[in-house]
Amino acid sequence: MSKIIILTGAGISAESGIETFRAETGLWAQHRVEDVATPEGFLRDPQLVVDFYNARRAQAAEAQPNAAHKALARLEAEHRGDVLVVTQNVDDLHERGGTQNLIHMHGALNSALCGRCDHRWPAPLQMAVGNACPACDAPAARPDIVWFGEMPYQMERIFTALGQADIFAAIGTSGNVYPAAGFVAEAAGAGAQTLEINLEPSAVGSQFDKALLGPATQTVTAWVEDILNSN
Ligand code: BV8
Repeated sequence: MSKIIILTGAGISAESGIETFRAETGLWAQHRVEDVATPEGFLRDPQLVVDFYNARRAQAAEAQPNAAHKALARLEAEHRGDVLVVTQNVDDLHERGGTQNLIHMHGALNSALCGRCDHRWPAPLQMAVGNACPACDAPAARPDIVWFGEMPYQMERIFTALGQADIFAAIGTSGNVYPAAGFVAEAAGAGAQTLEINLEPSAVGSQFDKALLGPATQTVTAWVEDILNSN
């Protein structure tokens, strides 16, 4: 029974109305990465960063999982082998679409983190600078997001899974950010078949065995159908 590892990026949530990072009108067109997605940016102007993630949390709360999220949940429920989704996304559309075996390697909008004691708790829809930590009471709450220069979450578990994967699929990610962009090389090195599902080849597209090009709601649904029919 094949073990399937799936890496997702902003492209899988695009058809739910959540903007991606690197599209012309994307998040990085509106904000400088250094200002809103680095620890230095948070130190320099915590209000700007808290406002940035409050806006994205509100947008994600309004969005609905799309057919691609639901297809991955169906794959997890019906595939006879293991299925693990590793997402770079911080929205909760995979959960709301039914995926359970899920790692948020870059954190989650719905989680808050204490900058002092590392306690985590469910984030309010709107966080404020200096919110107190419910565990240590320090006014050190921050979005539970992995910023540039910070270590992504659960890397041990991810690399173990990549070493055992029979199939590795990357969906809706531009392959610009590491270590996620290096996962295809890791999986291929361990003998997995690799597939990229995207609108266009990513920055690491040439490292994949196969590509499925087109909107995720169509391509992911078709791919899951194929996998389940060959079970
Ligand atoms: C770390 C926060 C080390 C959450 C994000 C060289 C080698 C290795 C590392 C580095 C290096 N140079 C610099 C680094 C470090 C850096 C990095 O990779 N920089 C890049 C810019 C070069 N990496 C880091 O800092 C990482 N940490 O390396 O730690 C370390 C070691 C020891 C101790 C401490 C630390 C941390 C990276 C995480 C940064 N956080 N975001 C948030 O705000 O959301 S990154 C951000 O961009 C997202 O989280 C996401 O992960 C990432 C990539 O975005 P994508 O998801 O790919 O989205 P994008 O818009 O780019 O692309 C969308 C794709 O979808 C496109 O391909 C498009 O075609 C497609 N698409 C669109 N619509 C559809 C579609 N596909 C299908 N259907 C559609 N409808």
